[in-house]
Amino acid sequence: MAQAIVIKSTGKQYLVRTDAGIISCSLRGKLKQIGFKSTNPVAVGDVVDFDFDKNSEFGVITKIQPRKNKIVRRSTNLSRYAHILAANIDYAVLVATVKNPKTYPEFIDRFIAGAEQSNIEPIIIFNKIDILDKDELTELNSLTEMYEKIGFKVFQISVLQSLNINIFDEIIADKIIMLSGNSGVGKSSLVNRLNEKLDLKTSEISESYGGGKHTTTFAEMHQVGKGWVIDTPGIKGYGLTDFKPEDVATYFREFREVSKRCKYNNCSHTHEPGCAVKSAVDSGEIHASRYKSYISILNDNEEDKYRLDAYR
Ligand SMILES: Nc1nc2c(ncn2[C@@H]2O[C@H](COP(=O)(O)OP(=O)(O)OP(=O)(O)O)[C@@H](O)[C@H]2O)c(=O)[nH]1
Ligand SMILES: [Mg+2]
Ligand SMILES: [Zn+2]
Repeated sequence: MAQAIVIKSTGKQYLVRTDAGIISCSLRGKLKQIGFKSTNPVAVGDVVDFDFDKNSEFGVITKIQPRKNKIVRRSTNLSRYAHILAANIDYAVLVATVKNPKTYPEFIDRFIAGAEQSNIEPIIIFNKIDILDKDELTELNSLTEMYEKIGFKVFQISVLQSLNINIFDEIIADKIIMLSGNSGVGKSSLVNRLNEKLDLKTSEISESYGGGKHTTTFAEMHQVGKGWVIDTPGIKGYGLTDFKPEDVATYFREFREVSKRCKYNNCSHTHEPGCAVKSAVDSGEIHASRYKSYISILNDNEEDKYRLDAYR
């Protein structure tokens, strides 16, 4: 028996990194059915025990070690199943773009809420700043300012022009970070830039609808300097899993202090009189787009009320 870290999972085959190199493994049958309803019982970043078969050069994963954390999303809006994007990560990095494709603020907020729920520090990276005109730069700067004011780390980069790429030196050192975001924002291009030995597949944005082509199909962990970066397939949206409505406000960092001033301490910040969060939205202290994202996540929960137990 030995221990390894999962660096890629296709659902059938798992690549694990060991002291002796990278080994392809299968999964012991009974591990496929573990409590939590997930489309992938073993995720990139998992620490696993495995048995190595010298004759076949393959291994069998026999145990998944307890996870420090995991980033999970509902696999589709109506699904009972969750998909684990990555496990045991130090930062959840959202790669976003103002244009080609456009990342919507609600998407950013849902990503942040998921990271907060998992107690993983989110970082927001705006890529492709090289293609923005004056108005788009204004939009970029106001988004940056809004998220920085809340207390998040936000960076503006261009992979194409190697602008600000050195910010990653510090972020990645001795860490495992996960990159996520819409298809076509430049996640794989960024990983290629960070480690010039890699040649991950990338492709142009589709001209007809301005979106990405879902080029990366499986999450995979790559070495970058002294750390590790998990490149993931582009996604359209985040559905949160396993949350109680009363917890959602705590996933919005700037609501936490303000909500202490609400008249009712179980205030949902929706219809109650004397709600300090709503007053803060009216006064501009809390950004209206953040409040809108909060309401949107609450509504997901209403639609799926009967499903909540499926995740416990
Ligand atoms: N102009 C510009 N284009 C970029 C930049 N970074 C990446 N691109 C281009 O954006 C396109 C999509 O890049 P990918 O790296 O494939 O995007 P991805 O996020 O990995 O996409 P998926 O794997 O589908 O999720 C490619 O044509 C890249 O060359 C940038 O900083 N500026
Ligand atoms: Mg990619
Ligand atoms: Zn309130």
